Amino acid sequence: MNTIDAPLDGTGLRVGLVAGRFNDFVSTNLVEGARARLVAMGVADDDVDLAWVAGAFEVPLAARAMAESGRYDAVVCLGAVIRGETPHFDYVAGEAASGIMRTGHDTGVPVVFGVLTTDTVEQAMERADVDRGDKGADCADAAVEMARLLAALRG
Ligand code: INI
Repeated sequence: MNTIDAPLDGTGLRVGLVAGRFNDFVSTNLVEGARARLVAMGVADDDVDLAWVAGAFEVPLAARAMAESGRYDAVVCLGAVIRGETPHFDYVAGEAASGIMRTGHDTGVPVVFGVLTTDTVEQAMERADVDRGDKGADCADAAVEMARLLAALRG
């Protein structure tokens, strides 16, 4: 068996972050965790671009623009949709998730899903906190791994 190597080495990679301003007390932690992990993996801080959008619903369109620009090896989508705060939770969360997945499939650029969907603010804070769940860092790992894996698979 041959295992295809996808090292968590971010050297030379360019990564776009898209973050929803809605629940920004959560999103800023996600951004901080993602940026710190990217830099720890060797991505130059100058090669990380961050675009803020109004909320999770807008995230896929900005992610698509980044992916289609050809300037990024991966795009990381960040935000928080909290059930207790919105009667249209399912629409916002569902459209964000499917739009993010579709963007990756349509463009061929890895697009990572870091939009938290939780029942409570506390759950969102715990998952985003860089000292606890650090979901932003997990998304950075997924972005670098997918960028390396796709490069290897595409030869
Ligand atoms: N956007 C979020 O990112 N999280 C939410 O919890 C949320 N709530 O609660 O409604 C939310 N709504 C805004 C939405 O993403 C759009 O920005 C808005 O509908 C304008 O298109």
